[in-house]
Amino acid sequence: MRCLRLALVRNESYFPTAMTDLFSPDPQQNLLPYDGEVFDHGVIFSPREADAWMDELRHSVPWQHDEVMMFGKRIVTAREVAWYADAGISYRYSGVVRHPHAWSQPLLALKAIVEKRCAVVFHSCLLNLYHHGEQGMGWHSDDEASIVVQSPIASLSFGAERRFCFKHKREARSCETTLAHGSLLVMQGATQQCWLHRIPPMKSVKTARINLTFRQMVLR
Ligand SMILES: O=C(O)CCC(=O)C(=O)O
Ligand SMILES: [Mn+2]
Repeated sequence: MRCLRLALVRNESYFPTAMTDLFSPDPQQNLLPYDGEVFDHGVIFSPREADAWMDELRHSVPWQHDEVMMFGKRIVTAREVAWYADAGISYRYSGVVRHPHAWSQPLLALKAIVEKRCAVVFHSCLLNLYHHGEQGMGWHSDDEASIVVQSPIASLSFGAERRFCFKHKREARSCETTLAHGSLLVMQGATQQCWLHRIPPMKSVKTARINLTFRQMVLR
């Protein structure tokens, strides 16, 4: 069933045109007031394509619980993660060196779609699986030394719609958007240096969500 659904996706265009109804977001419009750029490309997959990707990723990715440092203690996260990258790339955060999976065919296909939209080449992708709305991700910025400073980070979402919140690191400014099934959002410029972001818990959400963030890594 899964293969059939992905085959349907493969027979369709990998580069669907953005939805053009009156309510689709303008990918040229910056969601942040200053100190960075966040561009919402809106939903870039048809509902059928997005459903097939959700199903494919849920079943084919080797999901594992993550370990992070919180208040000086090592904790295992409820959400699950997977990390893919070009050969030779490793990544250190929360005091742990992560070794990536080699790109799979589905991940390479999604990478190509996102690269075409953003006109950049990405070297790695971090995937997060939130099983339901009580799982989220706390305030953080993706400003590790291994990520190219100010480079675009492309965030693709499938499954349950969730809030995505920003708060400025020094000023009392915040803003938020929602990340829908099959949507693409791009953060770039000073965003990671100046703003924190998070996925807040939403108890009312009972279904799963998968997020992929494609990143440009410093190549040593
Ligand atoms: O799930 C999301 O949309 C955000 C994920 C995120 O911020 C991250 O992986 O660094
Ligand atoms: Mn992040």
